[in-house]
Amino acid sequence: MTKISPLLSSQLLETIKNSRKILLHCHPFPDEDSVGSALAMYQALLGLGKKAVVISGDSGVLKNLSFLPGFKEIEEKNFFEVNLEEFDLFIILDSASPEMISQLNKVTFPSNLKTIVIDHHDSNSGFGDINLIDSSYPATCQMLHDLFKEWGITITPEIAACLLAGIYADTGGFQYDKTSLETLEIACFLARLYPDFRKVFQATRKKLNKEILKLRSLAYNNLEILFDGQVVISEITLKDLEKSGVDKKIISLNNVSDELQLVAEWKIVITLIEKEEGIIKVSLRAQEDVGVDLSQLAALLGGGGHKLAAGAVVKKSLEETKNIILENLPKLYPWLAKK
Ligand SMILES: [Mn+2]
Repeated sequence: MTKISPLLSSQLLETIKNSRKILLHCHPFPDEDSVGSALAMYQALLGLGKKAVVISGDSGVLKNLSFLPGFKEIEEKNFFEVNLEEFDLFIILDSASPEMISQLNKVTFPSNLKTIVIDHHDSNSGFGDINLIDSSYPATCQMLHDLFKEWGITITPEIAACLLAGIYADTGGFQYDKTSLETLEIACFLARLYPDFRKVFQATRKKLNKEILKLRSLAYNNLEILFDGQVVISEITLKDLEKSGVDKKIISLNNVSDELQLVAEWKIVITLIEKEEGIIKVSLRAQEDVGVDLSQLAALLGGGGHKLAAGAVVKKSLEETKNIILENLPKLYPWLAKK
């Protein structure tokens, strides 16, 4: 027994069995849960005798995952470079909204293309023809494990490696709030199938390089501590970025907020990066014991995410974006103003 409804699970399997060719994608700034779930589903689909294609999406793929089975099959294309007429089903994984398919243009689906959404983000409104959304899961990869079990298909060592990468990364190495005993049991089951599991864990941690260090040093240099030391905002202006010569591609791998979150006094951590003039990447993190839902703040900014980790890409100036955040923080989280 899994948490997935057997009825919905068989409806999904039927839809897949009746399809001719299936599209899968990685979301912009893909993480291990995005790439891992896409590759696990890809291999499961091939196992079912289906034709499937995985595209890299807007930002290209994470090189640290290049050892994952199926990685070399990922086609370096964004959503708008795909001939959608070739496909009759699009399985959209780990994506809370159509903006997580592409941010290059407005995403719409032609009538010939059926869509299935499988996701664990709180803010997902269910924009597919069939939706499997459950925010109690810490990772889409853990949902896929349960789904594959419901389908009664064999989880191969290759599928196990991909699922393990997503589960390990999205739980922050089994420490974030939705990590359960079930998560550990599933991870153990997958690790038995893929004995080189430590390599998966190490790979998800090996994201640092000198460009990321340069980016972090910019963020550390521009910290502002607000609301009696409970909120910290770090900003990186386009000017700073250009002056330091940081390779802008690295911004997608930015985890400055994750680092700053390790300071115990800081309850909410916000990082603003001016990627381009008028395009701000916002990343939000909260300490677990604070009891906030950052996906509300992210939604106000046109983004999404989870209670403790959320983000958005805002088409406004750095100052305007920051002002919206500062105005709404005490409205959404009144305890900030009280202290
Ligand atoms: Mn995820």
